[in-house]
Parts: sequence; structure tokens; C-alpha cells
Amino acid sequence: MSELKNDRYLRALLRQPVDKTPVWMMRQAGRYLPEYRATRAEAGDFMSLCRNAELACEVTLQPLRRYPLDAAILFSDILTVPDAMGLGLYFEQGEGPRFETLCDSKAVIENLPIPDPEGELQYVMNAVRTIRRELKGEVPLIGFSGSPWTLATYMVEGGSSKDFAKIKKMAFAEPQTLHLLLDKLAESVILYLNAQIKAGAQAVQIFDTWGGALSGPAYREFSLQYMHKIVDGLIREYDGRKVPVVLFTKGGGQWLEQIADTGCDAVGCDWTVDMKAARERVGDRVALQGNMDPSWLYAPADKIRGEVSRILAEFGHGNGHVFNLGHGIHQHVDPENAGAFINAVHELSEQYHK
Ligand code: 1CP
Repeated sequence: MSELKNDRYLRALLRQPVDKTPVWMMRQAGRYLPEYRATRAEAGDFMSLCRNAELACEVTLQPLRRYPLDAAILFSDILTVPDAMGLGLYFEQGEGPRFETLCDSKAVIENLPIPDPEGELQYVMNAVRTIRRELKGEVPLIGFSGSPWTLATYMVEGGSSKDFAKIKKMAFAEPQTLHLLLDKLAESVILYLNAQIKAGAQAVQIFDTWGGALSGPAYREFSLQYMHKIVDGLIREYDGRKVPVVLFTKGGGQWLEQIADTGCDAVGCDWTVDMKAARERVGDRVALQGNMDPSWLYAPADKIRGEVSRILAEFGHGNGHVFNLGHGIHQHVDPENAGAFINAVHELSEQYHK
């Protein structure tokens, strides 16, 4: 087993005792940091940054040089998987991700390949290996993937969407076609995450950013079922250590019990979730991660501290809390405020672990 100097994050995910509540931020490497913007300019475009292991490692480590974070997250994107299926991912200036080929018919979906993680996606595994080497055991490295449903929204819609009109039409008019796509994605994600674990990821998180756009029954049928399948297919112990799995469904607060029932180790909560009630609902089945509204980072430091204090008290004493934002950090946040947030979590949480 490789040595780890700070294992608070892994311990909290497994509901083991810690001295302070561990904290990291979704999208902690990103545009709010001037050093990120400089490295991205050096790389050219976003995908070139992802494909360059040294530069992807550099931006992964940038937030860790500024703040005493308890985990690093691989710098990559969830859309690497559909890109590796041959769909041609590109980024339109100011308009987010786009695909050259739309997955809007059975014929296209039937022909989609399952990407080889050490083939088309080897650049991601190279980034994982490089980051693990450069972290030198300081903190654990998080690997990640999108959920099949969330990936499918981008593939069927051809990019970001507000109403998910095309994929919902497919879900209700032609469900077998969507299930075929979701099955292929679940299989691809299992291979992809297991390869990240073998390359050095010490925990994995599945981002189901758009699960909350569905009704309860549709969520179970089109999203949760496939995340459950992934949880069942993942390597859960590697290099002598448990590899925790975190499921995050944005807007999934109503379904925490069902998410916990997949057998994952932790459930990510957005800011609409009451952490005290959430804890009572999931019992000792899983740890919880979350859940400050990222917009609080626009407030002055004392207000941020107040909100951190409120959330810590809401979760209360005991094990099984990883502090995080309820979604990704916004690009216009002042990096000083992110620092105030992280320090507040460490300083104010000690009393809950005595
Ligand atoms: O211009 C730029 O520099 C690109 C902005 C950017 C960044 C910094 C994109 C494009 N992706 C990323 C990195 C990224 N994406 C990480 C890095 C690790 C970290 O520091 O956290 C992670 C974990 C993601 C995951 C991701 N990509 C998600 C799930 C998490 C979430 O925020 O909900 C989603 C939905 C995406 C799609 C995506 N990629 C990029 C953008 C702008 C988007 C969102 C588009 C949309 O809103 O639909």
C-alpha cells in the first residue's frame, strides 16, 4: 500500500474518525484561478490541455498550492468518453461543448464503439499516472466520470441543453433506443473508471449533473439503474486500500435513500439538501458530501464562515462528512474567498470530531 500523508478525505468517505472535516471543491481547478487561465492559454484550447499529461497535472496541482485541500481531482472532463466514441467534441467560444455527430437515431447508437481506456483514452490514464507521481502522497487523487444519463444528454442534444427536449422525446417515444445508448455508456464508464483506479485514482466520483431534470420513476429507469450497474462493476479495493465511490446527482435530494441503496460509499448533496435530515434518511449506509451553495463564495469572508458554521452544525457530531460546494465553483469568484471557505471548514469543524 502506498503511503498517504493526509487520508482525511478517504477516511470520511468510509465513515471513519478524522481530526477535522475534509474539504475539496467541485471544479477546484478552473477559470477562477489566474494561473489556470495562463496554463490554458499556453495549451491553446481546453481539449489540448486535457490531452497534455504534464499540463493537466500542473492545473490539477494549482489549487493545492494555494489552499490546504484534502483531495486533488483529476483535471479532465466528463465528455472525454463520448469524444472517444468518435462523436467529435469541440468547444464553441462562450457556448460550451458541442458534438459534430448527434446520437439521435438507433443506427448511430448501434454503431457506437466502447472506448478502450488505454487506447483512445490513454491520455487520461497518463494524466492520472503523472498526477499521482507528482502528488507524492500528499493527498488522495479523485478520478471521475459522468453518469450514463448525463453523458447521454450531451450526446443526444449535441451539447448543453436547458429543457432536454430531444433526449426526453427519445426516453418516452423510443425508450429501447435510449436504453441501448445508456447500456453502452455504463459499460464504457465501468472500463474507464476501473482503468483510472489502476492508473492511480484513490476514489471515484460519478457526476450526474442532469439527473434532477427527471421525474422519480424516470430517474430510476434512465439514470439510477445505470449508476447502480456501474457501482456493481467497479474495483472496490486496490493496492491494499478501499476505493470509495461517490454518486452525485444534482437535484437528487429527494432520492438520497435510493442512491444510498446502490451500494456506493457516499452521496453528494447539492445546497437544497438539509444535511441533518439527509443524515437521518441514509443512516449509517453512506457518507455525505456537500453542500454549500457555490454562490456564497461571492460573500465577504465572515459571511462565508457563517454559512460553513451553519452547515457543520446541521450535519452535527460524528463521522461521514466530506465538506464541498453543492456544485462547481463559479469562474468569477475571488480566489481569496475560496481560501476563506477552506480555512473555515478546517477551523470550525474540529469541535465536531472530539
Ligand atoms: O474554458 C475552459 O477552460 C473550459 C471549462 C471547463 C473546465 C475547467 C470544462 C468544459 N471542463 C472543465 C474541467 C472539468 N469538468 C473538471 C475538472 C476537475 C475539477 O477541478 O473539478 C470536472 C470534474 C468536470 C466535469 C464536468 N464537465 C461536468 C460534471 C460536473 C458539473 O460541473 O456538473 C459537466 C456537466 C461537464 C461538461 C462541461 N465541460 C466544460 C463545460 C463548460 C461543461 C458544462 C457545460 C454545461 O453547463 O452544460
